[in-house]
Amino acid sequence: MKKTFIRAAVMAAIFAAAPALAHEYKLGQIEIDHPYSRAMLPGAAVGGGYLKIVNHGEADRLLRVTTSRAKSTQLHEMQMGDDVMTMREMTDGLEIPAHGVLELKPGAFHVMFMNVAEPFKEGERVKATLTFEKAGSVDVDFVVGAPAGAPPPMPSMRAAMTIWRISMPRRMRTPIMITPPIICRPPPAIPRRISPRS
Ligand SMILES: [Cu+2]
Repeated sequence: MKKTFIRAAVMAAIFAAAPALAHEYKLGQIEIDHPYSRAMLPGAAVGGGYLKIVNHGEADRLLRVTTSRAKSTQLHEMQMGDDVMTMREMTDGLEIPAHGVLELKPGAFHVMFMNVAEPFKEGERVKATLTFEKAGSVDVDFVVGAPAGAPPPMPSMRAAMTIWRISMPRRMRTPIMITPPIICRPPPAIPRRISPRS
């Protein structure tokens, strides 16, 4: 009896606290759970966006995410190799299966906010618009949480993506193109040139 009461009290406390921690949106048959981002390091220009999409209806696609806080925004897929991570842009958007779930999370599909002038700060809300192929558009807030544990290799990622963009003709930038690997270890030392002594 007492145990039941304690359990009920704990559950009540959890549910009472829930609205502050999670937030959700509804758009027709689409449910969007807790869009969030992470605080960016000062000077960082790239940030990730994560959310869960639950589809209670027929199949749809998340086509794009737009925000005034980033010069451009892409949908990415991340894959981890041995000590190399690669990201590719999903130019056709991301499918949400009928009565299925699409989760954008660290290390997998994610929103990539690029060329962010003002780095996201912990505790703020970044306004954005999600556009779906069938359901249409909805305004959401990405709640900015604590920064990721380890500082992500942003400068090398930016460099890799810049090189990739410059080197690829526009017509070749198809979804099957994979961005060059982002090397997470320091580059090999450049051999010093020894000039022959005269
Ligand atoms: Cu990315």
